[in-house]
Amino acid sequence: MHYIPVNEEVVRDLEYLLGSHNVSVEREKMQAYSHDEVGIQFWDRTYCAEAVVFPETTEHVSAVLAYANRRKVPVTPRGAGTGLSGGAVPAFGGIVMAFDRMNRILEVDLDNLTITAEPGVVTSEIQAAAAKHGLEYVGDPCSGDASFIGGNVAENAGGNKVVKYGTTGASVLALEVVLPSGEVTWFGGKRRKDVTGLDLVHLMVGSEGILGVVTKVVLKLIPRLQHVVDLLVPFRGIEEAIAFVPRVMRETGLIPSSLEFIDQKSLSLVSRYIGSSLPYGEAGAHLIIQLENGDPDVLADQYEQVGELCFDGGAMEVFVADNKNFREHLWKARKNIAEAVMAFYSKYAKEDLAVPTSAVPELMRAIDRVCGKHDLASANYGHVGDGNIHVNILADEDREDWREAIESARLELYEVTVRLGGALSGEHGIGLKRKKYLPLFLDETQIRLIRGIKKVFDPNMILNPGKLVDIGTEPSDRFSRET
Ligand code: 2HG
Ligand code: ZN
Repeated sequence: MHYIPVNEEVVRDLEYLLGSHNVSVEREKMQAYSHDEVGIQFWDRTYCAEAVVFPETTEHVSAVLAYANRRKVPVTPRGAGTGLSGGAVPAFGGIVMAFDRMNRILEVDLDNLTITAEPGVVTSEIQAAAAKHGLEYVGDPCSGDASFIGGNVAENAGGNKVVKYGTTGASVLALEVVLPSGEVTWFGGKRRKDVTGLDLVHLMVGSEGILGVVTKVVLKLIPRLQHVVDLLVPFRGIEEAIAFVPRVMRETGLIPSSLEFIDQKSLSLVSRYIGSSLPYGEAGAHLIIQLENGDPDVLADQYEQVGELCFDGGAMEVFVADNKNFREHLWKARKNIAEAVMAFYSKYAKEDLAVPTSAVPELMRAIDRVCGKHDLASANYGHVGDGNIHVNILADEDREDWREAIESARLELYEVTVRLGGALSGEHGIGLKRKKYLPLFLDETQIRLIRGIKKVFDPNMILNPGKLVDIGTEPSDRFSRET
């Protein structure tokens, strides 16, 4: 596969298609739009766009793709850059297509309970727009105050409410998609049911921008349950906390809207980072169990019931966060752990393993064993209610062989995860960071199918090349191209 470079002529053509104010070849801007939140320690070289474009409309997207497809210029779509897999890193250079200027909420449909938005709308703005009408958009990634909905769709973001409501895909009803050829089409619709053909909506969701570019998203809304409490529950040991998790649903018959855990190391890092802690900072782990209901009395009965069960399971205390301040404080701690790790460590790997919930205890034991073996620390936290554990493998700052140690630990943990029936990534995606480990988790048949699908959508391999599937060339061959 040969790509042409973004030379002056290509830039002129892009300016003609989008207007010069929507095209940038400024070095600083190109660098800023060429990375996500993956630490630089993961890259063996620098990846940089050769131009950044800011489409304002579907027509702009279509014009750029049709052009790039004809000229064979790689195009990497990019949301807010909050990704954790290098999904938006332009592995082959070329054009980064940034959605900052397609940021309109187009409609809240109160009859069909849907919201339609462009891909550059910040996730929390979708939540706020729904809330204005007493409705809720249930997608809730921890980066929701910054991430774009288009990025959430591309990576099938999960977050804190998956245990009750599923991942982003569970809320996606329809997508307007531009194919690499420039064709514009709609997958899905406002309907709740559809077995007409294949489910192309959910083929797009989580496809990491390798098949088409999403230019409109139609999301499902639900009536908002007005009353919410979070129980903050410290346990002496992490094993006790983890072992308790399945009892919540099994023995109460309730599905919490969140069921999260934070281990002691994660809590101490985030406490330092935000400058305040949660009660029982010395506890081995905290659970956060969120319950919601339309009736405050019913909710009170429910949290009493769950609270008693927590004590029965060995909880040190049960704090009921039923006011805005406490709830905000608690979630601030939870949502800032990712940042805290990056603030205090430069030698780390953030993993995103997902296993069947029954296998979480064994995974946790394996994390301990593997990290101990390589003399590494770990900070573990995440969406324990749905089996998605964020393992942050940490090396001391003065450790010289940290890369090898972390890499060995990753590999051993992946092998355990495969054996437990788990997935390489629950919600952060494969991107550039995890691509080489894909064959551990997918067999040849699956990889062949993915490659075939890629070819049907993108025969010239211009869309986000280097992600998910090999395209017969490596980024380092980029400059052996035709001009
Ligand atoms: C979270 O749940 C995010 O906080 C980030 O998915 C996780 O960085 C991480 O490990
Ligand atoms: Zn997460």
